[in-house]
Amino acid sequence: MEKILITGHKNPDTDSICSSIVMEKIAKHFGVNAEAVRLGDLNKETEYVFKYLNKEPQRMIEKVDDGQKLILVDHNEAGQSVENRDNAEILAVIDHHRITDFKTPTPLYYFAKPVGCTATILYEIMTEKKIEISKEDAILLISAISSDTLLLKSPTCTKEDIDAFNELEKIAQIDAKTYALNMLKAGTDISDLTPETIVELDAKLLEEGGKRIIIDQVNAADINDVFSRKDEIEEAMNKEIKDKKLNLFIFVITDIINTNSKIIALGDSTDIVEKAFGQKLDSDNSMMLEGVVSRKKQIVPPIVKNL
Ligand SMILES: [Mn+2]
Repeated sequence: MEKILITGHKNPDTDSICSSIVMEKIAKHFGVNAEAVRLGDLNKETEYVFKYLNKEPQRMIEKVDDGQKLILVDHNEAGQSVENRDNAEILAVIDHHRITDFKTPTPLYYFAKPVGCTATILYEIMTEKKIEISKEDAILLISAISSDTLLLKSPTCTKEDIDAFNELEKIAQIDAKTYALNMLKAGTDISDLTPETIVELDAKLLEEGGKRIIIDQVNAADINDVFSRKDEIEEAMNKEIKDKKLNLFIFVITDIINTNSKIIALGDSTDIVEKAFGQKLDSDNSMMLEGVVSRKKQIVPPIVKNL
C-alpha cells in the first residue's frame, strides 16, 4: 500500500514534531498507511520530550517526490512546507493558523480551529472518534500544548486547550505542569549558541507599510541569562540589519516564569516601537513589556498599527 507522509512545518517546533507522531496513530486507526516525518532538527525543548519518553524522533526528510501523498499538520502556508509540495498531493490539513494562499486541485480533509495548538485539535478528534490515547500519546500532546501556549499562559490559549491539557494530564498520570516547566526550561538553554544563530533562531520577517522588520523571540527562565550577552547579540542584529536591509530588528526575550518580555530594538525605525508600546526605549536600546509573551497577538499587531 502506498505510503502517506505526515509533516509539520520547516524549522519544526514541539507542536509540529509531536502532533505529526500522534497524527500517524490517528491515520493508522483509519487504515491509512502513514508515516510521520520531520523537516529539520529538533530544538532543545523537543529533545527534552524524546529523552523523557526514551523514544527516537521520526526520520528527517527535505523534499518529496512528485505525486507523494501528504498530510500537513501545524501549518498550511506553502513557504513553510516541505520542498516540492507543489507537485505532491495534499490529502488532509490539521492546523490552527491563518489561511492566506491555500489552494489544492483536488478535494481534501481540512480541520482548522482557532485554538492555541494543533495537538488540541488532535485530542478532540481522538476523543470524538473514540481512539485510545496512550500514556505516551498524552505526554506528546501535553508537550505540544505547553509549548505553543507557554504552559497555558499565552493569550493564544483557549478553553479548549486548557480542557485538553487537564484531561491529558489524567491519562499521562504525571504532574503535567512540573513536567512542562522542565521541558520549557530545557528549551531556554542557548548558552552554547553563537549570537548569529540566536538572532536567527525564531526570526519572523514582516514586510508591511514599506518597512522591513524582523522580530526574533527567545524564551528564558531568567531574562538576564540572555540579556547579559546583549553586546554580542546587538552586533549580530546590526549585521542582519545591514545584510537584509532592515528598518527595524526587534529581539524579544520572554520570561516564561513571570510571563513578561524585555525587547532590544535597533535600526532606523525604532520610533515605531516607542509608539506601539507607548514608552521610550532605555538608553541601552531596551524596553520592558509587562505581561507580553505572544509575538502573534501582543507584539505584531501594535507594531503593524503604527507603521
Ligand atoms: Mn502550533
